[in-house]
Amino acid sequence: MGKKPIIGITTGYVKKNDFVQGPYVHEDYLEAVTRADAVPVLLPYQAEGAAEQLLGLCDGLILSGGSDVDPRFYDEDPLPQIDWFNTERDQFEMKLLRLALAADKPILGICRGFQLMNVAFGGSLIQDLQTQREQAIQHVQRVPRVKATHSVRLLPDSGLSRLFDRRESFFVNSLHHQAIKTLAAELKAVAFAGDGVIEAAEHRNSERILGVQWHPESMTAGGDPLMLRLFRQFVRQCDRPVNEPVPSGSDQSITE
Ligand SMILES: [Mn+2]
Repeated sequence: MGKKPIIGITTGYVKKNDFVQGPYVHEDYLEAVTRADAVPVLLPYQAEGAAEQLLGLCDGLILSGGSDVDPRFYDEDPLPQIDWFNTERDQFEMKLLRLALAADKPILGICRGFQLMNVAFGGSLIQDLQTQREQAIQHVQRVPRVKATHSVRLLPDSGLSRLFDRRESFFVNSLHHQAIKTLAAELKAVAFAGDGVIEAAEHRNSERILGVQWHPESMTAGGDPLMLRLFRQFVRQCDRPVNEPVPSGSDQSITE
């Protein structure tokens, strides 16, 4: 019996008042990782100088949701509709991503984390869906985050399709006002919303690198068995014996 895998989860920043301010992640991430039989560890960008040592503690990396990605990282100026962004957080997470790739640790990008991953690999983002994309459906749902509101179509030739018993579509929650514009060449889109928005992508060379635009952690916390399966698979991928060789043939590179 080995120890449970340790999953590093990136954090944002919340200020409630002068007494309550600091690293933040929605508790559903902790709930989902725990339900998938792993141990969650938070990775605050305030500890940027210790990124390598922090990631060394982890068997896998979750890039969590949160604020927008600084558009300078995909060579755009901010449009009026962009929300708060946090350059330090972006830089820290891109560093963690590089370290995780180099160490061949599984990576799950969720919402902003998926977008950050796409930008780190050289892709770009739609800064605001409602104003930049005609006929977008509602991607910022007003109902509670545990509830699924829009459908996604799943490509049959994908790891996600195999994981989900080759179903062609399913429903997801949606809490994003941005989306993938240009998908990085190393990623392959595998799930789409009805308006064409990319809702999930896998790395072309590794099924252990996945990004999803919805919030599976909240669906899992709400009892969704399919999304729990997603976390269980991720944790299994993280649970590789120490002496197992790193698979060859992976050719991963990301831009600075
Ligand atoms: Mn959506």
